[in-house]
Amino acid sequence: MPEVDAVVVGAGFAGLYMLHYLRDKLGMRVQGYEMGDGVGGTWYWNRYPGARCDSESYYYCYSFSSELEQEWEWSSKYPEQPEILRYLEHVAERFDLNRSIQFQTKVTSARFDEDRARWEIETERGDRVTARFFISAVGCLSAANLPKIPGIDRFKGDWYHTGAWPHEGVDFTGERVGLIGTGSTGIQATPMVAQQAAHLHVFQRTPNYSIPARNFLMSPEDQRRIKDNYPEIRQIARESYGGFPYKLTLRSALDDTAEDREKHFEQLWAEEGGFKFIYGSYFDLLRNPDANDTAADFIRRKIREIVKDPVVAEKLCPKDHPYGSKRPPVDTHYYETFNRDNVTLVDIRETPIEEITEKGIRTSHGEYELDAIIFATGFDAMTGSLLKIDIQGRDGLTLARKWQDGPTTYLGLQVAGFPNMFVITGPGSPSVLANMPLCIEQHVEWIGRCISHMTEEGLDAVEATAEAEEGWGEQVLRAADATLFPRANSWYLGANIPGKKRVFMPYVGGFKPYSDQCEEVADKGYEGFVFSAAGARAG
Ligand code: N01
Repeated sequence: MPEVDAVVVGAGFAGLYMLHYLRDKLGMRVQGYEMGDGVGGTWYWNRYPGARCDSESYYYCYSFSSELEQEWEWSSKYPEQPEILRYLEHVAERFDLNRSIQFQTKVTSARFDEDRARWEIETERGDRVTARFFISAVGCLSAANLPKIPGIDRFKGDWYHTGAWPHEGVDFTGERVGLIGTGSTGIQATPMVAQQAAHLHVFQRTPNYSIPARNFLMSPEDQRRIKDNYPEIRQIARESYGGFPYKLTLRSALDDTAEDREKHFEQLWAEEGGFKFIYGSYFDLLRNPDANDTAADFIRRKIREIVKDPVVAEKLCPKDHPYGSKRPPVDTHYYETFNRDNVTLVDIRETPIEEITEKGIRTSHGEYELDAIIFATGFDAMTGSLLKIDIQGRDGLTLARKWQDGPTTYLGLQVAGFPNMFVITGPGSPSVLANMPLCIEQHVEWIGRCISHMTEEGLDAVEATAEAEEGWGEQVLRAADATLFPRANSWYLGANIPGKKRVFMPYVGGFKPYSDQCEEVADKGYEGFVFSAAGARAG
């Protein structure tokens, strides 16, 4: 069986940097596997109309290479999916990564051989390889959630999931389209599909609080200013709660008078747009229900101002969860789209979907005839893709069994019982609530440092202890309980997948406290991990 030092699964932001780090910085023999026929991960699969980044381009990118930072030109504040994909393809070419990746290859199993302290990895195509390290870069929002609505097989039209969009695109001109789901994806797709379709029905279960993007093209001056200030921009991001380069505000929403607060929200809504509304306004929007109400009320007033039909406006107003407790979407003319004659909102809380028929979707109110259905219904988040691989650690323990009551990790990076397996952006990591590329870089560099330490010390295997894992699980829950996040039925909790154990999965204590803790653990000789020397069993 061929032997390598590390297998990395996935070739998105995480997989590309991990391969580069291990191969080019540490001189290891690496093998990457990727299901798609190209790099890109999320940005390879999510090609739906309107797909673009919700984070600003100048920080939603790698910082590890200042040459890369200086040479790449982002066209706009929020680049569209094809541009981000081109960026990742450029990175793969620039660092010569494609030669280390086998594309169109699904990893099906990974088993830890305790005697040799090596992982045996198999793919659907029949490849078998052994590796000292098994590293998951499969992504936390990559296993599509297709709801089990009866009748999907009967539908005579076409249907699509936004997370597996046809590469050649879809032309909805003249078609009657139904779109299910009003998360970040549905909110991005709705205005674009409405421009093409003869009629668009948006099937909404939970209304969302969306903030306008206020996108703009970057001028040469914008580019220059950013490139000249990259070290400072990155520094601010690294010191921040969310990994965003927004100056930390220590002001409570309740410190301002109603008039000042309104002015502040209005400026963020009308001029800045995007995540600054939540991460650059007041520190306590996600901590104090009264503070949160001020923002939620402001957004509801905006919806009522924008949407002309008061009944539709009211249906679009979220009332059952605090602002930001579900991942806050960012839009371009989402609410305005409901003023179009060819767009109808269907409130499926009021009139639930009963079945998909040959002709369309039937709710308790009646049948909607459709030519196409778009499922913008999200993902089996954080655990879905990893659990599709049959992963077996020490003593025959499978990851599926280990995680049957919810995922457990130490620092989001390792799982007790699974030596030499690392997870990038897994459960227990702050990544889904923070600037994703920055979190990925932090994870990759921490893993790289740990592996270097093992090489220097002649150690063969590293494994998180059960106690450290339990302690981290408690910290993750404590951090969540100090916020309003648990008050929503979100994918953070697994609430979007029927039957999935409800456990709050991401670490919401902040990027900076998290990365400090990771450093401290390493500085203290990898506290909470046990190492074993060649051939010996960890634990
Ligand atoms: O998925 P979601 P998404 N019947 O799970 C509804 C990232 N992202 O693809 O809220 C009817 O948020 C569901 O309803 P409810 C970002 O992190 C990033 O939109 O569960 N409806 C909801 O409205 C984001 O958070 C970018 O009641 C059903 C929707 O489908 C994450 O991806 C861009 C249903 C799913 O919303 C996921 O976003 C886009 C059913 N059976 C996304 N099941 C960037 O810019 C689900 N729904 C980086």
